[in-house]
Amino acid sequence: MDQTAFLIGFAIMSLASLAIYAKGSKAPPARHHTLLHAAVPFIAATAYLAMAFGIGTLVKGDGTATYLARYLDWSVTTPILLAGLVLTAFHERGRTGEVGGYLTSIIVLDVLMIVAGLVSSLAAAPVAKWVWYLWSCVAFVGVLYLLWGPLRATVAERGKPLAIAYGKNISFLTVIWFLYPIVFLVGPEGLKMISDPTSVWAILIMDVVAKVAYAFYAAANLDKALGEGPSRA
Ligand code: RET
Repeated sequence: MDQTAFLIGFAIMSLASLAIYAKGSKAPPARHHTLLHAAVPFIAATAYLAMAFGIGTLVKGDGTATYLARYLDWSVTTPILLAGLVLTAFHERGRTGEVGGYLTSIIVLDVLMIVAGLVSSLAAAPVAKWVWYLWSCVAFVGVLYLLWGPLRATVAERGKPLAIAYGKNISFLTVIWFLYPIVFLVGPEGLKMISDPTSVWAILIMDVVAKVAYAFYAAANLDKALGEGPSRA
């Protein structure tokens, strides 16, 4: 893979981090969401820079590459994105204990999903590859269950506007997150139906949607639910 995609990824993510911060609410109660969402592309920019320099790129026996920086990016940024949703579900409820419980469960499942995916990418034996892929999918289903089950039930008690914002945000997230295991499955780490550059470009586009477009979409829905204007300085 040449450096171009990674350098484009780096440029988009750094600028997006600044844009999300510049446009986001700086005052409570939504300030922490701005910070969380600006942190995500900032971390991604770091990972793309590492990949552009080949840092953490493992070329395996069969010539396919595993980009370790990508998995490290995901293992940090996906918990941050999920934390934003958990905090939305419990917005100003004073139920800190429950928040901690859900946050821990969802983060543990999420990190497990990414790490199992990394092991699957690195595994040489087909059986190990598929076992770890499926294990990662199980954790992914666990994450989706928490978002669509107990957390959605919790936000429903909180009134319609917030429940609508939460529903829109998890719908967007579910659709875009589903593409990751599919690209992995058909890509060089799985069935090898698409080439390495194709999969790098696909994941670059998905990352921009899951991190940057999602930041603006989630903020707009939340601002609407909280009865704020679209941008507050
Ligand atoms: C892997 C492969 C194994 C099976 C599954 C996966 C799921 C990955 C996901 C990644 C999401 C990343 C995001 C990054 C943006 O910030 C590890 C590809 C289930 C869901 C949203």
